[in-house]
Amino acid sequence: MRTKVAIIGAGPAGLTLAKLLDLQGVDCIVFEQRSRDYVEQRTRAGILEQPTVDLMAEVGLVDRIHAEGIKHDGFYVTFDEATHHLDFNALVGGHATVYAQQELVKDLVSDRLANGLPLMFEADVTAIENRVDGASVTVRHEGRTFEVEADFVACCDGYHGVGRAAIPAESRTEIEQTYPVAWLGILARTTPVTPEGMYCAHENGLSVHSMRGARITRQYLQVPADTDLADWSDNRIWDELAVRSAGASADGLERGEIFDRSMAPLRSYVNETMQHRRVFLLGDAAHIVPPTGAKGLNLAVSDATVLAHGLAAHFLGNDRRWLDDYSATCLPRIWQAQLFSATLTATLHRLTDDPLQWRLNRARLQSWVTSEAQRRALGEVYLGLPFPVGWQYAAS
Ligand code: RFL
Ligand code: PHB
Repeated sequence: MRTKVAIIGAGPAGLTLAKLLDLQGVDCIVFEQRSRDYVEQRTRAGILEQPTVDLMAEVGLVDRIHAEGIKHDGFYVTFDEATHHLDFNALVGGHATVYAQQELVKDLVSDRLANGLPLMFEADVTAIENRVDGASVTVRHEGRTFEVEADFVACCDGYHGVGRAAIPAESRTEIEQTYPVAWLGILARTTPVTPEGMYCAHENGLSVHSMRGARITRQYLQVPADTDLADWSDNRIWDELAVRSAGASADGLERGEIFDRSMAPLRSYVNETMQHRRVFLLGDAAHIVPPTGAKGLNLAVSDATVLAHGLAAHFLGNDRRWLDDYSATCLPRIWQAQLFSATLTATLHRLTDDPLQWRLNRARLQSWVTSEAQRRALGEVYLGLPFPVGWQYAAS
């Protein structure tokens, strides 16, 4: 088997890249380790930036986002038992759209399969050969192992994937910090406490009150990193969410059936060496942001536009410049998202018992409420900085 671009992983990065290559006539094959059902059910992110929605509109995949997504102007913050709305739309334009990651994945998968394009599920890439003049991947599928030759390999295989190892450790520049806390996340059949998402910076730690629809909420609690989910009964979760969001609703927080629960660690990570020879890293394979601020999925999509443009320039225009500059083109936007996520994480969580830090965090929260300049700066990143380049290659 041979293809121009072997794509490892059918998450937002891999599927978006495949779509953008397909539209430019560059053939690729997507290999996904898990089943279709698994990737279409996996509960993860939920907030799309405006540039992500705009991209989906450009490629003809926005109908369900418009029909089922919920447009938000900004978010609420609660601290010292008072709730404030930060309206970013009024200052910078655009929206944050609530649309579950697995719904975006479903849209991209069904589009690719409907167009008869190659996407193999339960196809595990076990090895990558990264040569100067080409590449190959070894795939295990239904008990068989085979090699696929490719001009390039796009590793969209997440933080735990095999892609990063195809770049020699001695040439990688990696920056990483783990936080002493995790997010305990639930999905519940309740009505959202506020019309848009809310972050509550409480002395017990952060709570996040988001949603997936009029009667489905997605809520998170900051917990110690070594927390055992089994120690958190439904009642304990509801009690703690209620304590942390006190003041946000006169009636208190509605309780209901919890039908999904999970733990997510908090980590800031960037591998600045996003390319080596024929291998490129995209999305979580190259960088992780803590979930505060909801940037991860959007960064994955942004990387895909840069690589799609570079690959199209190479194959259609015989121009290697954009591929050579892939990391350098992606990194400034990645670092802006890292800064934003780290700032929100430090401000909204309780990470230390240091009274100075606590008061500095209150001061920063106050400035978000009182200063239009602060809100504008926050809003520009929350609603989405422009992607570094357009996905379409136009010969100049
Ligand atoms: P993914 O989605 O992890 O997809 C990688 C895919 O690669 C497959 N794979 C392989 N396939 C073949 N062979 C192999 N050897 C393979 N190894 C792995 C995997 O099965 C998988 O299908 O990475 P991608 O595409 O880079 O997308 C990144 C996003 O998933 C991630 O950044 C977000 O979910 C982060 N995130 C959020 N991002 C947002 O933009 N907005 C949010 O609201 C938001 N909330 C969140 C989040 C992540 C969270 N958790 C669970 C960490 C909330 C949480 C709680
Ligand atoms: C979500 O709705 O899943 C969500 C909301 C806000 C975040 C992260 C995730 O900061």
